[in-house]
Amino acid sequence: MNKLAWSAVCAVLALSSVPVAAQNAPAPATPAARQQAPNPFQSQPLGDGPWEVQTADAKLNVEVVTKGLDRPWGMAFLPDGAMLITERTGQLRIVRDGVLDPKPIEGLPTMITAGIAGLTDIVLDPDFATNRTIYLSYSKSHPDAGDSPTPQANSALAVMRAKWDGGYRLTDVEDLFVASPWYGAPPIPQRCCGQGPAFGSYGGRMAIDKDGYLFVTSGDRNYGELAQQTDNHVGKILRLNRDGSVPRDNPFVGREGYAPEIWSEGHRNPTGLTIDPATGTMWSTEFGPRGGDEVNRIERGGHYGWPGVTQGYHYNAEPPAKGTRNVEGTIDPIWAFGPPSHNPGNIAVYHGSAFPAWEGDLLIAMMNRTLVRFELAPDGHVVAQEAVLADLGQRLRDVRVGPDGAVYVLTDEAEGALLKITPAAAAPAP
Ligand SMILES: [Ca+2]
Repeated sequence: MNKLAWSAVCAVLALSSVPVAAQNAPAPATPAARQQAPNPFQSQPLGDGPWEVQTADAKLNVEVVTKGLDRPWGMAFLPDGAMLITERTGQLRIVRDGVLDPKPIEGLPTMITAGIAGLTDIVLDPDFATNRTIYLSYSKSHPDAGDSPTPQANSALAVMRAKWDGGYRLTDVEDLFVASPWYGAPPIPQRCCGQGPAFGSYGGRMAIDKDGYLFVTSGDRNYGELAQQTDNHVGKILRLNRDGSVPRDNPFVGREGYAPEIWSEGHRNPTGLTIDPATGTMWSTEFGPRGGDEVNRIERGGHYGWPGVTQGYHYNAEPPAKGTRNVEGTIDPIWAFGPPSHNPGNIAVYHGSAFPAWEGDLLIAMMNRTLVRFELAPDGHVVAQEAVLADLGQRLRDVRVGPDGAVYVLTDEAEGALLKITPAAAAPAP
């Protein structure tokens, strides 16, 4: 990594490392570790738990399902109750009956795993039970970079499809989609506003809607000028058929100067994506620059502003060129965090019997080491929020609602873990 790029990473992470005050009082973690200022690269060790955490509307039991994950990023629930978990560093892992299989699944393609690049999300085909098909997003290195690509190689967001029979090897591995253009190899063009290194901001979250379309978020690669252009895939949310082809009813199909995969545009680094199974509403979280981390309700063909419109300031302290909100032709987030940056990971909509008070609420895993819950008014306005789990001191990357109504969270740590949140047992009667 060159010195400039490294300092940009450090600056971003330093700005993002300040935890918000816990609005509730979870059980304390190791006292000695809590006294140190948080290191943006290394959180305090996670205790063994379980922990009881009192929140505004529910008392939580937080337990460690497994440790031993290396920067886990995405998870999928299998029909038989097992789970598949991606590790950003390039492994696909199996958790069965709450036990992490020590042996990863082989057969993944070459990828870049520097910075925040690597193996990102996983989704199952809607017919997985019969066709065993999975989709994985990753940071693909250009074929010219060979089998051991450096972080400075040209790279792109990609989505691969594979079959997994339950064993230790993927078969029928193929790229369904590779974002255009390749980017990253020096010389890096002059860019405005103090943008970050080229091996960052890939996006990579995926979701499949009830009609079977595959959505994938694509980050701006820290090159906002590319996100402004409509003839590429950078800084967009994309909609694909599950064979990688373009749905004919995508909003910009046939429009001159537009990549036909685009569903929405003007995104920076959308690392959260979910579709409310009850309403079909699509939600996305997005890293802003200094402040301006967003929660967006994604509309077909919508423009979400980046880089001209943001409620954050650029890394060199320049204001956004077109304004902070209410700019014609762009859609404002329903919520913008910071400064300081909160760095949102994935987002989920809670539906389930475990936490009836959370029905319909948004849950967001945050790299500022909290789990945020939003209550929404019927019109989508945020009417209440709380940040919990702060005292665990872990960067939170992914949050999902399991088939059992429990909430599952991945910690984005080199000593990463899968956490499970269920209602705390009621106190025994006196
Ligand atoms: Ca925006």
